[in-house]
Amino acid sequence: MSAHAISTTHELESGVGPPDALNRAAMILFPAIDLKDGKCVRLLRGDMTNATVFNDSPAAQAKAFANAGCAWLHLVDLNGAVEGHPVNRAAVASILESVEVPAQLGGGIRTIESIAGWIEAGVKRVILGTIAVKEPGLVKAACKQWPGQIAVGIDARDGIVAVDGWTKQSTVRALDLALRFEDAGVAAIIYTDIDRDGAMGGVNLDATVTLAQHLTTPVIASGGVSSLDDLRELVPAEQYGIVGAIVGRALYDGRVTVPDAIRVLKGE
Ligand code: AMZ
Repeated sequence: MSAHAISTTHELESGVGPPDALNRAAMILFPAIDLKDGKCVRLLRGDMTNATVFNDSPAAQAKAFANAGCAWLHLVDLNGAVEGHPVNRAAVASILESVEVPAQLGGGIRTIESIAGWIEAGVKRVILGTIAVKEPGLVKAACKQWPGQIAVGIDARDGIVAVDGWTKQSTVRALDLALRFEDAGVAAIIYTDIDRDGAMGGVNLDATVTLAQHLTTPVIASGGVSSLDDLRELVPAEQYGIVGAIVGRALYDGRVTVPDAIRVLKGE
């Protein structure tokens, strides 16, 4: 039996879906709320100069996703990721005040103090990207301090991890980075294919499945979802430990609705 087939209370609480009555796990839909200059935007391939504003009110957007049935929110402080420290604090706080659904947050979180601050503020899961490359020990310490509440965000171009808001390439391969955290107690690896992100060309299924197959840590797929068919393609990969999908532009464009996405990710 693979590690992914085992359901625990911890998994339930951490948003890693338990098998349902048919012993089939529902993948979790994570609608993306990317914050730039206090607004809800989508970028194309992470380019900060190519932003489309989809909502001036992040709180209203969060409420809309929650009311539509989302069980989680995926929040990114884009300015924070580039600058290396949280920038869109007020926007994140307004979201946390407005909704009951749990939120995961990444972007510019690079210190234990910053992690502690967000968890105290009500963020259920903190996403660490750049610091996972530069200071893996910090991620491991955070996992010990906040079990089940730390995810590692691995954003890759051609399999190589990018850092600092995707403005720089590291020298580390995505899989090698993920393997460093196998025993750390990371809640999930969030894998983004940068070239797919916001590009509406479909998910990089091969790379995401390959990563998941080599890991016991659950994987969340991100970047490129453009249709319900893209989500449908992802569902069989649950067997390898892909536990959810982040969807951004397709939801804002209306190509995919929240109820349809949830239904498809349940395997219906
Ligand atoms: O779109 C971008 N340019 C971008 C983005 N979405 N840059 C970083 N991020 C996200 C990552 C991860 O969730 O996907 O920010 C987080 C990582 O931030 P940091 O500061 O820890 O590297």
